[in-house]
Amino acid sequence: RDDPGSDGATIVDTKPKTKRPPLYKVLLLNDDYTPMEFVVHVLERFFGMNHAQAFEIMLTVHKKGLAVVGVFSHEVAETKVTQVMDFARRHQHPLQCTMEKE
Ligand code: NFA
Repeated sequence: RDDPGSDGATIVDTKPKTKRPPLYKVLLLNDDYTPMEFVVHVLERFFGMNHAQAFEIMLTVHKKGLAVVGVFSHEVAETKVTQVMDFARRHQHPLQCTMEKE
């Protein structure tokens, strides 16, 4: 941006840096024991899905082994993972929820 550097030279057209925060995928993992209805309830309760959406995503996890259930900022993704893991543990289900950088 026509900014004179320390040596007096001119820097022409420096790119405007608009840094977007990185996003994180929240993943739900299949297991053999967590009841399907419990997973549907988790998706409705913590990810704001309606029953049909929740049932569809639950079936995807069941058949494919995992699915992305949402994409969030680091802080929100961490909160979702903690909420799901705590809720599953309180109900003694082995359901696993993790996050990864998109
Ligand atoms: N596989 C589990 C069952 O057959 C259901 C399930 C779906 C578990 C999605 C975890 C995630 N009861």
